[in-house]
Amino acid sequence: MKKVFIVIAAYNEEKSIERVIKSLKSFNYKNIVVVDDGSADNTFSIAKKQNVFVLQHALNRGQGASLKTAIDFALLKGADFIVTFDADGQHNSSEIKNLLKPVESGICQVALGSRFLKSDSNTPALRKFILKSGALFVWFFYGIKLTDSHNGFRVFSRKAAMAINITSDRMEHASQIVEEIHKLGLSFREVPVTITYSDYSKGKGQSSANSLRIAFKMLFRRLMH
Ligand SMILES: Nc1nc2c(ncn2[C@@H]2O[C@H](COP(=O)(O)OP(=O)(O)O)[C@@H](O)[C@H]2O)c(=O)[nH]1
Ligand SMILES: [Mg+2]
Repeated sequence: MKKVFIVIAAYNEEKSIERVIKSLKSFNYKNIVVVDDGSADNTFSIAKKQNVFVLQHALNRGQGASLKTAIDFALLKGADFIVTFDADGQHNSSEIKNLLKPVESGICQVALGSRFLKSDSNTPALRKFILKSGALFVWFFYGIKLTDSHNGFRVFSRKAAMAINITSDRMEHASQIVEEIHKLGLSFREVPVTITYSDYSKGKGQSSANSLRIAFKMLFRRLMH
């Protein structure tokens, strides 16, 4: 039986983390790794009560650094497939199997969730504009055409997870993962997923200003190389 690990970066998610873990368990996912990234709230103790692997950063280091910690841990534990999943309830446990399928069957090494491959009424207009611009950016920089380049719902084969080196600590890691896929020549597929926008997730989510900052950072990095 192949080992599937679900890895979750969590920062101040005490309101949602229990529900997210319970939902994963209800779909029979048993290997769950939460990285509490120096949260100021009770994320750590709430996750711990759920009897899953909970790691902790003493200081807030960012989602990229947390995913790296969680992926390294899952690989040490012998993971064959690694699923990256959000802690704020925006991802849907029932869709994991759709992302796993092409990777498990060896069609590709990476599956990337896309909210724009199915009819999407959910994404707020400004968010959609920014995400679409992000996808254009990624196409321009890395020559990879994606419909949704900044979606945190992914599946990596063990080999892909070992090869991809995440060094961007914060939100730029999403662009970096695409860059690594390109550089390493990893095969990938986009798979339709539903991203849920609730008042909670919108209240906490990334600001448009931060997305712009990331775009400029990418541009800068590209010009320096
Ligand atoms: N570890 C860690 N996770 C974070 C941080 N900021 C956000 N996250 C997590 O990353 C996921 C996505 O973040 P979010 O802010 O919702 O981004 P958005 O959905 O793209 O707007 C959620 O599970 C958050 O808990 C952070 O500083 N550290
Ligand atoms: Mg979110």
